[in-house]
Amino acid sequence: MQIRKIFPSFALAILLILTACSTSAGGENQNSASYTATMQVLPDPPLVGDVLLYFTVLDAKGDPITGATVEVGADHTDMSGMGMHGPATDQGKGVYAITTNFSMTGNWKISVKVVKNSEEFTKDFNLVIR
Ligand SMILES: [Cu+2]
Repeated sequence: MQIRKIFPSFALAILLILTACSTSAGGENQNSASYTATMQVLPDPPLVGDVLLYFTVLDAKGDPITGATVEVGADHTDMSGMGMHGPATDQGKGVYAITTNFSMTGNWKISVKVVKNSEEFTKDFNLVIR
């Protein structure tokens, strides 16, 4: 399995699956934390079907943010009202992962919300599913 080669910890981690067709949470980005988040996907480029999304969250000094609550939303921006939402699980070293089943090709907006203590950080990513 490609996933195990790249990220052995994922074989042991509990990966929750985004639940389909819930309404997406609205709201603009309100960042009280000076975090950065990057997103990577497996497979890359992402295809219709199961896609592993993983996020690396760092603080302003570049140190990993561990133990945070990370919520992920996925909205099919080509359609109205098609979205998914669920929690990403902590993989350690500032990495949070979730498996998402993309049922349709096109443009998706991935929204990640990181909450730790009283700090909150949100970021959106564009993802094209082929
Ligand atoms: Cu759709």
